[in-house]
Amino acid sequence: MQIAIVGLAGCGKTTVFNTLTRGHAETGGYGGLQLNVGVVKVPDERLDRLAEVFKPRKIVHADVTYVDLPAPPASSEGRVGAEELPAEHLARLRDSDALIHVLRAWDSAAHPHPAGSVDPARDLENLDLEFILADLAMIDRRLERLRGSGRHGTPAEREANEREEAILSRLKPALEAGRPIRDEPLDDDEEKALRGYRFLTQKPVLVLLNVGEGELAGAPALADRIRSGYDHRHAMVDALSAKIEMELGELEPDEAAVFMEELGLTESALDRVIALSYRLVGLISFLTAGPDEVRAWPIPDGSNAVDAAGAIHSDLAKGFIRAETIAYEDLLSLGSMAEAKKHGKVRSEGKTYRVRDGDVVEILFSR
Ligand SMILES: Nc1nc2c(ncn2[C@@H]2O[C@H](COP(=O)(O)OP(=O)(O)O)[C@@H](O)[C@H]2O)c(=O)[nH]1
Ligand SMILES: [Mg+2]
Repeated sequence: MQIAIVGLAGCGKTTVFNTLTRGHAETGGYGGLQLNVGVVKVPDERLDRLAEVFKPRKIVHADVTYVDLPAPPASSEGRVGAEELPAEHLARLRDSDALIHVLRAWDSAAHPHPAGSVDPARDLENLDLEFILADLAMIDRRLERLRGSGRHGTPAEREANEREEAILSRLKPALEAGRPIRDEPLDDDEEKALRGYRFLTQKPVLVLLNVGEGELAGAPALADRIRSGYDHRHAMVDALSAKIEMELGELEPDEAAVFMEELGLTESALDRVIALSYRLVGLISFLTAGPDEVRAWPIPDGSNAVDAAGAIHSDLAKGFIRAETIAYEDLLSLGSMAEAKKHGKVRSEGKTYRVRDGDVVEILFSR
């Protein structure tokens, strides 16, 4: 899973990236075109508890790749143009499963906001508009082609083209009215027909307010205000101080604990944001546990037992017999797989079983 960090120049994207990845990418490079990529383990306390029971040789977390995309250069009309990103950056953006949209909510006389004032709601609208325009440009180009050469081909090809034209023609006015594609209800066929476009406004988004280090107390109220004006599907709003989180990440754990107490922070925003981004793309984790490894496997929510088997290895899906399954809490409270079996807590599930977050699963299969 890959998540792109986007936002206007100087809003704190690279600071957020460093926070999430505990990285040391250079910040403050206004207009710099450096692309940063980092892989992060999704924190999951269940793995640590299971490891105490199974004493495995290794623990494997689910991971998320974060890409820190520099803001596109301002175009001639003074706009930032998503279309004007270097090709490699645009491809990274389109390939991402979700976006973290960083908004500048911190003020500083030393670093004035390029637009003259700090106004996260305005910046949110501006970048959203940029992404809407990028999707519209893509739809216009495709519609033009479909209405030309799309009229040719076999009857089946023509029919597919007509269907595609119908969906795109429906999305176009929605975008023109300022609505992102993620707000449009799509059935499975429509979803499939659109997948290849990788539309920017179709991606789930986490709007992340970057508040000043002195403004943390007001962060929840600010997040509420932005959230109430941002009523979209597949969108979440959260707030943090990226600068403080980055500094926390550089401290030893006991020093960090003291610093957090001084600031009145009860949890690390880092873990919260990583967990949120995992949920944002609709993933759940099923778990496997044994003497070799204790591991979290990401699968889309709604996956069945065969999908889960296939996530481990295609052979397991092909030769699937059944899934021995137990909820993580049950396994932990009974202390071992043998004990759980004795109490009848291990269920035998078939192909169509809908796997739940935290299921500990063993796949039985034939070769
Ligand atoms: N005072 C203050 N400065 C910040 C904060 N967040 C980021 N900055 C500074 O703003 C500048 C731009 O940050 P950076 O993460 O490079 O922004 P990017 O262009 O979006 O990647 C850097 O000098 C950061 O140290 C903040 O919360 N408070
Ligand atoms: Mg940057």
